[in-house]
Amino acid sequence: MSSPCPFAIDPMVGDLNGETARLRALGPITRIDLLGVPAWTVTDHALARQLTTDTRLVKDINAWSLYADGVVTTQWPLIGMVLVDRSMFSVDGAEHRRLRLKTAQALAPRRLEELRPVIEQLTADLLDDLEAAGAGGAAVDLKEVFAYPLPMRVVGDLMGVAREDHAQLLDWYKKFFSVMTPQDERLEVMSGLDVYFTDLVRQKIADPADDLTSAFVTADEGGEPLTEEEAIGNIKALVAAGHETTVSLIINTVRALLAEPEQLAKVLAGDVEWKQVIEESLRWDGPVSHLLMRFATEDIVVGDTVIAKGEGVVMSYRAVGRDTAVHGETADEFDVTRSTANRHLAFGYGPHICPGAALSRLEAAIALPALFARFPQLRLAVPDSEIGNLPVLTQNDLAALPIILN
Ligand code: STR
Repeated sequence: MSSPCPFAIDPMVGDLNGETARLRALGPITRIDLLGVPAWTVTDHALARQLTTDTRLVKDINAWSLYADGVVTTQWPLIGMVLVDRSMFSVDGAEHRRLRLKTAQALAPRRLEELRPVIEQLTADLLDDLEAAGAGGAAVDLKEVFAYPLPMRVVGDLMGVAREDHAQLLDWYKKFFSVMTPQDERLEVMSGLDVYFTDLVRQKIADPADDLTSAFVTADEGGEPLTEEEAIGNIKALVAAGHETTVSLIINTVRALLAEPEQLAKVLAGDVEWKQVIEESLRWDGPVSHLLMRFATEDIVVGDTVIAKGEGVVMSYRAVGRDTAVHGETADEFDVTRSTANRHLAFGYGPHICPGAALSRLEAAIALPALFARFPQLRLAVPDSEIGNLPVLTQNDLAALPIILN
């Protein structure tokens, strides 16, 4: 591989803003080290759009030389982010469109309106739990009590995952994403998830219900049934993506607003729409720091850089959101009045753009105003500088958000 000393991403996520700035300073595309494995990463908005629509880059891990040559094995801590079942996450072209169609239909904005009352009720229930946990002015973790259970319940209902299994799934995903999890334990978690979702698919084949898992395995307006492996792969992708990221969207937005009382005041006064706040939060402090990975099927020339055939390319969407060419010199600041806020790529771009984008926006647009309406005195229980990230390399995952309700 080309240039030496790739920029090492800090797995402990000690200084996310500093890291993003240093990465951006290295140029539009730069070499990074992902826990001992080299790749390219893209930090520039225009280049991210170009490369996420370049058909010479594919998601199939078999196109990765380091994997094909046995250098990257299941001992690599990030293997679970790239070695996935055949699904809409790992396939390109016409097959990708087929694998994505039923999901795109189920998550279309019109269909999502049916979910609105359900999400409102789940939110109200969780606000009751929050009130109980924070009674008498006690500090309470907004992540654990409120933000964390909500998206899992939403995606769980959508996929037909029983409520009593959510705690187990959340526990598995926590271990899956943390770089601190010993690798043998991570591999056990991955096989636990595989057994769980294989059972779920078989159960829905035998006894279909009104959920997306059943839609995957039956013929409908979205086409023929998917194979068992494809259905399992899609479900794994949707449950992982559907809960992990939306938790961060909700708490990162609350954190940003509580740190900037003047901006919060504008929002609560109705001078700035929640929709706009959510877009600025996605741009400035989005749930995904680094999206792994695409692989070059031939040499790709980008300016004076050559992505060689077989090399891996990461999209550093956090850095992309701070692109000064798009968002101006103040790109590093959170500003709910920013006119370019919705030009972020926090959901990706091109054929693989997040199919759940509208659902996550809906969840945030329900949860955030409901939270502030119920607790207008909401404030941080610790200085903002004490809020830290979990040791998760790819995701922007706060460890906790301690707050006081009133
Ligand atoms: C987790 C493990 C798995 O079984 C399947 C997938 C595929 C979809 C991935 C998911 C992964 C990890 C989190 C991702 C998600 C798609 C969107 C989400 C990368 C690898 C983001 O964080 C953007």
